[in-house]
Amino acid sequence: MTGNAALQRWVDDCARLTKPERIHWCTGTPEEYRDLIQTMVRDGTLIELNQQSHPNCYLHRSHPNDVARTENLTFICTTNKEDAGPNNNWMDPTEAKERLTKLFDGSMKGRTMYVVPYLMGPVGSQYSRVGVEITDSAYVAANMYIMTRMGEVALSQLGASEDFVPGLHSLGDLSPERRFIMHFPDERLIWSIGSGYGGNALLGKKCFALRIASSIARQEGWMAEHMLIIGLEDPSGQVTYMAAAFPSASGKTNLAMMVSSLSDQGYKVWTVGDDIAWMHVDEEGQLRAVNPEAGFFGVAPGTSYATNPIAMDTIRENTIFTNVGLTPSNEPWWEGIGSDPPEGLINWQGNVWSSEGGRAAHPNSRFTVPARQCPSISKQWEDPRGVPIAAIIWGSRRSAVVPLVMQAFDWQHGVFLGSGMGAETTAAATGAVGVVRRDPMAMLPFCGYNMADYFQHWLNIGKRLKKAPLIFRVNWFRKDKDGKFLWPGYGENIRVLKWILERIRGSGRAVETAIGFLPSQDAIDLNGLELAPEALREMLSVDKTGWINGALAMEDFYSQFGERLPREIWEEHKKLRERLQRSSASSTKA
Ligand code: OXD
Ligand code: MN
Repeated sequence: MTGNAALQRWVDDCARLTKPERIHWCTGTPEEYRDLIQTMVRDGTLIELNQQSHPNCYLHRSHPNDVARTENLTFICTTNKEDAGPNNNWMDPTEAKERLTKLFDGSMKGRTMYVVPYLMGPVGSQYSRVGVEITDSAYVAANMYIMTRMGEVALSQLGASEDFVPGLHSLGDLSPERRFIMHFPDERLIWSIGSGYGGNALLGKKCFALRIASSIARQEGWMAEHMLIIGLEDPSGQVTYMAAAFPSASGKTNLAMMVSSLSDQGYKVWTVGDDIAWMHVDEEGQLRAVNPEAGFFGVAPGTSYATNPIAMDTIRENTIFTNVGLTPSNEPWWEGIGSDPPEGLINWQGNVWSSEGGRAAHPNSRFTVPARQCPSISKQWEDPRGVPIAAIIWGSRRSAVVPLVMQAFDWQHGVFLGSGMGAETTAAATGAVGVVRRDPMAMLPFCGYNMADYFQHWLNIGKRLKKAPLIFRVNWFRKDKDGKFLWPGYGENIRVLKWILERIRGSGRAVETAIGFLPSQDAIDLNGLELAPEALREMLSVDKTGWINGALAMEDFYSQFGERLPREIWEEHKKLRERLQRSSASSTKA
């Protein structure tokens, strides 16, 4: 029960439709979280892990068909199809409501309906927003407790206001035939049924903080982005903040928690967020970012003391693991954890694992953990004003063509670079892995409206900035002809961040090329790193044929948006082609 009439009305309506056995209003206390966990341990939804080595840690095994985001079942239901754009699946809102009303009808019979009020953003921040999720999954409610500021804190921010984003979620029967993740941006409403997977079911994350928030942000003049936020501390102790967009499962959590290999020189990375940034232009024309989340929902495989020691220390307690393997001593295990699979290992589906039997952990297995217990969490991570952003970084997996790092000529060129970004697909969404697709600003699955308008929004924001952040493109994933990574990545990425910092300060050495400013061969600090000079040369050269082909792929992508695509994007595309032609002509002559 709540004193907020609009909220009470909506909860009553949902209960009438879904017919739960009981209703539980989440208050967000640690006792309530413990009760949720105990209920799930009793009914088998969770397995208690070794409480000596992993206090308060649990394992959840999901339905095997429900392990990743399902982009083909995710819809933006605007009145006009064009407002959703070619980047989204679209369904008429009336039809979507009719279809889902049938599925929600009685879907919570015999179940508890949890009402989860939550706050996205720091307490007391003018940038924070309230959402309320109704769900019949205790696993979802417990994950929301970790990932958001849940319960009373949200209700007290809401007061009597009607300004909250309602999200109705039910596991339904978990059948992909009856699975839909529906967004109604015009009403700021979410309906999701048939999946318990994070990105489909924790409605504060992708559904609200990205798809619905991106649409609100466009109307209100701010930005909701698929970006990590870090603070880079230099030897004098000064911290410079950067926001970086990478597609799902492409190393955002690793970058956000990086242990710098230049720590002896005094360079250190502080974590503000690992997945989502809400960014506003302040009264002084400065871009400021808050992390709307309170936890990390990170990919487990590949996480180890060698690749991400901070994450490993973060997930030692109070963590829910989903779809990882289980050792005979009840500890979590996954491929790339840094130890051999032990005898008697159980795989993510609960069967004894054998080396012929595939992976022990699902490639998209996850950990959910409170951000506050991360050893590298920034002192500013809950600053209600957000942190000032000095650089924006685009990154994705590209085994060829894209250099280790490059800088855009200016804001408009940087927006163009982000808009045409190609990325190899990963296991975070169902479908083929490793296929290059255009994933503008790493927002293709998350932009809640027509991306042509999104690019225009980025261009408009640039006009309001007094000192626009510099924009960069990075690629840690270049491979040589034998398929080996050319760059060591992880903690060595600090060397690239150091060059970015130098560029912000006007000191980093660079050469102007057809595609942007590239570091000159001696500009990246390689002290203490063994790297073949040819490898660096390859990663810092312009692959003209690759870029010409890339420009062609961009043309196909942009053409889908017709007249709606901002002319500035075509202008930058033309300029890129001309620069590439000029440089091919001069290199042919030479
Ligand atoms: C995520 C994703 O879970 O991008 O963050 O899929
Ligand atoms: Mn993400």
